[in-house]
Amino acid sequence: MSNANEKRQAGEAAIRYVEDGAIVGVGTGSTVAYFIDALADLKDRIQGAVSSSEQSTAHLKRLGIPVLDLNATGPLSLYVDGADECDTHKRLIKGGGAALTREKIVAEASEKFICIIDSSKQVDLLGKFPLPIEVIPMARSLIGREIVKRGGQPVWRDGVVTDNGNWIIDVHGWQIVDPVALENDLNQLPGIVAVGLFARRPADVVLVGDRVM
Ligand code: ABF
Repeated sequence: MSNANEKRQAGEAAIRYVEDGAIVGVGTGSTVAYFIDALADLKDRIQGAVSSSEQSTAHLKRLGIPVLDLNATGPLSLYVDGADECDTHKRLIKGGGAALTREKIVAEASEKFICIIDSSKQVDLLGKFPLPIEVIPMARSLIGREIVKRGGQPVWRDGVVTDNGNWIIDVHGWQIVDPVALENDLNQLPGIVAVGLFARRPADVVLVGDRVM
């Protein structure tokens, strides 16, 4: 089965976790786009969505799904999002779409995180996909040097500005044996806004196509 078919299956399968009256956290990307399309069929049964990106906000609004402010909603019961890599412990690399900071905020605010992927995203060891890190622009070189000290090869995603006005560094060459330790370590560096490792707060359920991992 093609990746696109598996993405569609995963997006549609996640609908079964949406309860009546819910406010749904919505991620970003091509797999989530299938979820948003399916969510539109339920729009009269939910209160609305909290969006993780301008891209998803536009898609939700186009389909008539109310987009709500996380500061007004309080905790969410459900967050649905894709990933760039997923290991056997449901720990993820995210941020290929540059929306990692808002994704991390919505994931943290949500009781249950359903990750929707196609089988090409499954890995034994995280790190083949370059790890995205959102940085404050003035800290780009500083953070680049810190990454080199830790054995990584930082590459500035030139020309990309995040929804928060920041820049992205993609780190190549890391085989991430202890994702929680790396996430905690990087989180200490001033200038890093968010690290695209979702290991401290992994997914709760991973759907690979329509199959629960
Ligand atoms: C976002 O979209 C990510 O954090 C990840 O970068 C990406 C997955 O993209 P796709 O579903 O298009 O493969 O959720």
